[in-house]
Amino acid sequence: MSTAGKVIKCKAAVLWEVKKPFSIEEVEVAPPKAHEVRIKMVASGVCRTDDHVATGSFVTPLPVIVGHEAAGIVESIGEGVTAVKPGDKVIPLVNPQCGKCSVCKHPEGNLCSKNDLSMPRGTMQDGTTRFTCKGKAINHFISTSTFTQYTVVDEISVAKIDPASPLEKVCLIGCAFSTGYGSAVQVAKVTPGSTCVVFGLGGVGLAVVMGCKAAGAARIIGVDTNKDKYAKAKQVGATECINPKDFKKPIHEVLIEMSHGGVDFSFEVVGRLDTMEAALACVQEAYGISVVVGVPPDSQNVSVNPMLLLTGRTWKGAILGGFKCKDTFPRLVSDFMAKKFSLDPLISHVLPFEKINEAFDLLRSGKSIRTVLRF
Ligand code: PAD
Ligand code: ZN
Ligand code: ZN
Repeated sequence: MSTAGKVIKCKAAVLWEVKKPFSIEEVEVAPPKAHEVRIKMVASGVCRTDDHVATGSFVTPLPVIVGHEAAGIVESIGEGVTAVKPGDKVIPLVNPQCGKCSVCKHPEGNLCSKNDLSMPRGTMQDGTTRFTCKGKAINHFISTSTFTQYTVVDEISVAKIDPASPLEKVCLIGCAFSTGYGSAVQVAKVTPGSTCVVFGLGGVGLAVVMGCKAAGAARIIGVDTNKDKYAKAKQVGATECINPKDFKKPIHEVLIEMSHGGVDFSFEVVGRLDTMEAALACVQEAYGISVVVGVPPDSQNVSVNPMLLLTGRTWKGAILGGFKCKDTFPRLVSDFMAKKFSLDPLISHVLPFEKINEAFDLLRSGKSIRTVLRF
């Protein structure tokens, strides 16, 4: 029997309060309104950004259904939807692409003005939510909300992908892979023969390493306080890995010495202020480029001597690797299908969706790269 036009009752992981476990609840998912799409979830990765919400470090309205790195199948569409139809395989987009705002029209930017990221409202574009639990409205998360058997997204927040693609793998194109890879090739524009440093070798950091390698970097130095991350990093292209705890000197000084004057490109993929400062300081003073990828703790500022920039360094940052997601994700899925890159190194665990709290324990204890939850 078709579920189109009807409320769907299903399971979702609700975060009622910060610093509490996710609670698997029965939720009601309203049908999509005009220009909205309801998706049956198939797989969702667990990203540190979801954990930042759970710890209170990334502030978004609660209670909420988080999760944003996913792939699924369109269950039904609202009036006027033309981009997808029921049965299509799709990836929800953290960065919508309306195609009309100044950002969408600009050749470089990707944070569409319709985003729910820079000042999260926790709703659909019309300002309301499609989730209800125990009579309470539950908020959406960065235009996606994927820790649920069904979600509703705006048409501008979904990309149709190859019907043959394995959703339990390409879900990582929804965040970790695209963010890391794009930060190297699209944001930093890593050049052949260059020296790169990647702070943080989690799921996103490893994808940065993959991007640096694909761009032809000669030297890729991984920096992580957890030595267990080095083997994977070397497998995907890191030429050496170092632990800041092994040195008496500040890590940026170590890196300047190792590179005889500063590296060409650095990436902060941890989400800490001290590593952001170190990543900026370790690039070559006249032409080095440093990219902020990690999400900083809410309402905190770095203190930086402007001389670091006056000499010629460039400091940048981007969400989702600077990619215009609706245009780029289908192409990245095609590249994956054509075996231009592998997602297997990023997937360390696969668990049923109900074991979501176990997946977060694995992330917090540094034991996982990406856990993919299957629905
Ligand atoms: P992760 O927790 O899997 O990886 C972080 C890594 O950093 C781990 O391997 C840690 O051991 C390591 N680490 C911790 N402290 C230090 C330190 N002081 N020095 C060096 N290494 C350290 O997270 P992730 O890969 O899922 O995400 C990394 C960050 O990127 C995180 O802040 C997340 O919120 C952010 C992110 N940003 C975007 C974006 O669009 N910009 C997308 C996805 C994730
Ligand atoms: Zn993410
Ligand atoms: Zn736009």
